[in-house]
Amino acid sequence: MSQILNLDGLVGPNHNYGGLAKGNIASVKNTGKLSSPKQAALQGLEKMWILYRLGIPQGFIPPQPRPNFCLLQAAGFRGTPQQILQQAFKTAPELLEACYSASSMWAANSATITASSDSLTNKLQITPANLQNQLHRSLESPATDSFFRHFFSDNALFHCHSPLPSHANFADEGAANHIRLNDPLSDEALNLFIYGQDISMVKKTQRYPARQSKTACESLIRRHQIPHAKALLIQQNPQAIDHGAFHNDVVAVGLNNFLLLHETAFSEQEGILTTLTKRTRHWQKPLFIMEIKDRDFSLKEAITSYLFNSQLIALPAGGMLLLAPEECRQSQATEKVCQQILEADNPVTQIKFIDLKQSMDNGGGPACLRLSIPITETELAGVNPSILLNEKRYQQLRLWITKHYRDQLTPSDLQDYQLVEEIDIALTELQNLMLKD
Ligand code: SUG
Repeated sequence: MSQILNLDGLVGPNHNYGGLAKGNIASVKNTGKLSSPKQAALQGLEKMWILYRLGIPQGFIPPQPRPNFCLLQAAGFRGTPQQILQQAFKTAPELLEACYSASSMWAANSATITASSDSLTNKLQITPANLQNQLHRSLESPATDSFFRHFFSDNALFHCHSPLPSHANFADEGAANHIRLNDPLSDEALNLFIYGQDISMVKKTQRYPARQSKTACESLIRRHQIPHAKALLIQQNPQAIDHGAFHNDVVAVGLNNFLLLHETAFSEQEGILTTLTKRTRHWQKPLFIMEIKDRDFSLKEAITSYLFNSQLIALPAGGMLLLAPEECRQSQATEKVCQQILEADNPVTQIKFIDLKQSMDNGGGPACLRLSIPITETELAGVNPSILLNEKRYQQLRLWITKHYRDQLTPSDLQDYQLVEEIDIALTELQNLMLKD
């Protein structure tokens, strides 16, 4: 049986508000806002530290090198790096923003993981997301691929696949559209693959793009060799996407035998929930489904508060903690739902609120920042330890952030070559630090 290793994206020194993500209301609303890379990274690190202190295995994914000069060169910019930055800033600022994005911090989009016990191969399956729906995010895929191959290199334990083909038909956003429900007392599990678009779809989104494709979900099930009994394809509700639920994890979250979701999360939701109950009936621990009705808590409120993007954590002593964004404390309706979650018959025993404002302002809550990996003891021992958090690593990272990150960053700072040098120095020092022990 497995436990969960959470890998959080360590926020990069280039964290900024580029307004890059169409359909992500916070990202568009905060376009050009002053960011604080230092605060963003420290907030993310504190989240990891909370998990570590609870006794949950915790690791991190280092920031990716930025800006991506290759893309700027491919787009025809020539000259010295300084000249390229100046020209791009003047004539194609949106391209420069894309090349500078720190979006790899949202680790839920880094990959889709299948537990070894859910795969006929008996190996942990990893497919990095191609993120091909948004330019700035598509740049993450090659480095994410290298990351997994390097830190999950034991071929006897892990199968690291390449990302799916980079085409709209295969658009894949990683674990943000995947929920693994499982019986905590056995290896029984059900992997929900939730897609937003399909060539044959009748009901489509009107306003915002649907990012995850059905073909990608089907391909992942095939390549990860998940038996039919352990997988279920579900369509996202186009209405939810059009209201700003660009990933399913903005309206639903699940862990072990608990699924918390908004009434509007899935298409044909009633039927899906009946299927879930039927297909988990033989589990030793029953599946708890808590569906929050739209009349009690509107979809708009769900998306503003990001309540469903909370992170569920199975506590070593039993029960679950719901790690919710601080923003959930700002409305009475959200507070009321939190109370209902605590009182209802489900595994949640505690709710904790956390300040992740820097990430939230780009549409990334607690669940976006982590990739949840169901892992056995043997597999955990096979992960390269330099990405795992412990007290020493936490202190090192804190100091490293404080030393190298700017307090403030504006979009016009992106033309400043000094920032390129600062990022380079910071990432080289991080690499050295990780190599040492
Ligand atoms: O892809 N925001 C990310 C947020 C990802 C949240 N992840 C999950 N829901 N799992 C996105 O929309 C904004 C970047 C900017 O505008 O600068 C951005 O990419």
